Amino acid sequence: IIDFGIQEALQKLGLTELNKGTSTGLNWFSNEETISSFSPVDGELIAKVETTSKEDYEKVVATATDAFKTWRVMPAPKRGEIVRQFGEELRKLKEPLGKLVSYEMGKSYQEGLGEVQEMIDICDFAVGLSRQLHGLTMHSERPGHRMYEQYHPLGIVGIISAFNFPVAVWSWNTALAWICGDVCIWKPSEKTPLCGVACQNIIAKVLKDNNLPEGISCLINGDYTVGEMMTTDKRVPLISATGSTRMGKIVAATVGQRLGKSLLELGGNNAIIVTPDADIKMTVIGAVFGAVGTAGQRCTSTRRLIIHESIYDKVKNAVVDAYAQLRIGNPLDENNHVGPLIDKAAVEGYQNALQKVVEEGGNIVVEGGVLSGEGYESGCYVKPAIAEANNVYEIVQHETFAPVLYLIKYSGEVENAIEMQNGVAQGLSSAIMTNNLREAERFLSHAGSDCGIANVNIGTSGAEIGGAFGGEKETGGGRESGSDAWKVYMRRQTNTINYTTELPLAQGIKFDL
Ligand code: UN1
Repeated sequence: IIDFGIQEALQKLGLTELNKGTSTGLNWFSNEETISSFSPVDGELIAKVETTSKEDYEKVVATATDAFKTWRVMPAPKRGEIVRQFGEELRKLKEPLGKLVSYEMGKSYQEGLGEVQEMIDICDFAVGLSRQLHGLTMHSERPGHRMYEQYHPLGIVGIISAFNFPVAVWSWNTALAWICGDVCIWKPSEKTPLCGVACQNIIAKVLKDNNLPEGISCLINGDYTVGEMMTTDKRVPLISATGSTRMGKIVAATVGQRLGKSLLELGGNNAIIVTPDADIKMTVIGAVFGAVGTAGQRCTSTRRLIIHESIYDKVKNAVVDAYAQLRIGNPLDENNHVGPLIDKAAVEGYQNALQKVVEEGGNIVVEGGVLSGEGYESGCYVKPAIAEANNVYEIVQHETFAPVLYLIKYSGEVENAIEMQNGVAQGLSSAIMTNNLREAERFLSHAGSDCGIANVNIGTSGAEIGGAFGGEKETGGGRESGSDAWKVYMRRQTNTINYTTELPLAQGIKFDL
């Protein structure tokens, strides 16, 4: 058996106490309960990680609260310097961390490396931003008065992340939150707890080297009950949660109940519109990578291809031909394109979707199926499938986190395709393939795509960190990562200063004593 350097990677990441219960980074954890991390690549138990008890959680919050007092008064560019050092460590550990992501989560090694690259990129972005936490200045209506606004840190930011981007989504949140002066408590997915421990080890070292409290970055582990400790806790003013729409609705209601803030990144149901003026070669690459990359487990994965009837057969045949080239297998082997799904429950969801689309009248054009035999022992490897369907089918309206692509035909003007693309509950990512300027602009206009991301001649996945990332409707409305997404991690304060000896009231109100 080829090891693909996993043991060495684990060692480099400080994950050496295998199968014994791994430290969560804060060394006083004493919980007997553990979660087991099984690799979907080969079905092996990689390690067990201690879960966080209520008592441990209280210690974490106390540690974070204390650390916040030190961190918030450190000048933002100095906090940026810490994030810069964190980015440097990530550069050094890009390969082992990329490998761990691939082995624990199942995405291809290339995509694992890409994820760590996103972490490095957001660190660089955050370092620059640490000198640009700008507020506006306004002209006061009163003489001898000055008015301006400041952004101050919020406090503890709770981060709940999903298995599919087990390290990058945390870093999008944490790198920005840190330069903003916040401290973070992270609950990674219980399906990828080792990625969490590895990241915590990296930042803990940077903090220690700088004599800073480790409570600036905290890790808690466990299932949704551990997440609930944060969502119900008014000492955590902001919860940033990535995951299913079902989870997001619960988080929003719980956090809303105590009037906390939530930043939600939930499901997508992303489509590419293929118009008669599309470049077919580009369309095929964009659609196939979008649909099968990360085995269809990105929130930005391409789920629907909405194709004009005049080129429908041509596009369909080209995509079907491309699917025939796909190699499915161990994601650490760079000859393979598609790795496993995260677990057997995901495999079941995939099988259900294929059954349902047929029941609703769909037509399978690329057969799916679960692979077995040598190399597929984990039972999590499935064949990417394609079905012809109608946009209104219940299963098409639903986000299935697996490589199932629906082909949908449209006729007439591009508006008909846009209506279909918008005709789902989710609103994350969208794309149009066209060389027709009018169609592209119509798609991007106020009457066009209703998604948070709208691309022209690019697929739906693979967003860069420099833009704000997130979507509308049931995707939750949150924005993370680039642009001015940092503002959600801060509280805004409007300051008015009077430098005269008079006290004139605003709106010209007279109040003489
Ligand atoms: C996610 O799937 O949760 O746009 C995030 C992309 C990635 C991020 C996906 N940069 O595909």
